[in-house]
Amino acid sequence: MALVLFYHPLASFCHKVTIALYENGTDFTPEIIRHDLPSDRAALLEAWPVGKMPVLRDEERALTIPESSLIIEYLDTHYPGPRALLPRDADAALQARLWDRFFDLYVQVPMQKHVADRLRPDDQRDPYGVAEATATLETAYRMLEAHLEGRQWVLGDAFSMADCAAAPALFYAGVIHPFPENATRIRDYLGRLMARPSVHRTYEEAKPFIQYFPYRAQMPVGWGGVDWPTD
Ligand SMILES: N[C@@H](CCC(=O)N[C@@H](CS)C(=O)NCC(=O)O)C(=O)O
Repeated sequence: MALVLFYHPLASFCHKVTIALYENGTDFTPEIIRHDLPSDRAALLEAWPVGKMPVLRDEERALTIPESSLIIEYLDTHYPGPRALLPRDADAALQARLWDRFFDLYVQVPMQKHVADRLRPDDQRDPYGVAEATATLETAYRMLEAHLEGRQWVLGDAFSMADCAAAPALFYAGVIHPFPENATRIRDYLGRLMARPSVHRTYEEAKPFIQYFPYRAQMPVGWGGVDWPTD
């Protein structure tokens, strides 16, 4: 297989890429990386010394591609499928990149701040940083709720890279810092995302690992339309 994906089925940034791969039925070899296994960690660091997943290895072109958004753009260019995740129109592509950045930087990153803080020892918590992250999430929710008016997907009618980024960001953030009561468009949008086969499959594959999500106890039953195992 030409494409190898270093990833973990529970990792939100990896979900962006599996959703993109499944959308287009792209063949790849999944290589699960466990950060707690020194040999896995060493393999990841060798591929991408930053040590973050996902990382794509294209054996045919002898190339390593890190960063979820770049991987999706790379797949769109070199392994295109029926669905163009980057619109061919330059202005629409800019919008896809903008909203992809929005979900990564202003939803996923503050969501990860909450998760990381929960995993820290009690005496090393960062309440100030967590409060900042919460404020960022609240701004993002307000912006998104307004943006979704009259739109099925982030760009309107066409599913794009921005929606690949939205799914994991909203899936996890919605548990950690629930959407406001009146954010009906965000809830409906998350419902539409989770109902897509590419997204549903991604979360079916996360099932065996969900007990490691530090906010598992706060997850509403059936969150995202998935029948989660009980611990
Ligand atoms: N900007 C990166 C972020 C990747 C990222 O934060 N990945 C997480 C998993 S969701 C990770 O590998 N964390 C491990 C660590 O920070 O040590 C991307 O878009 O791929």
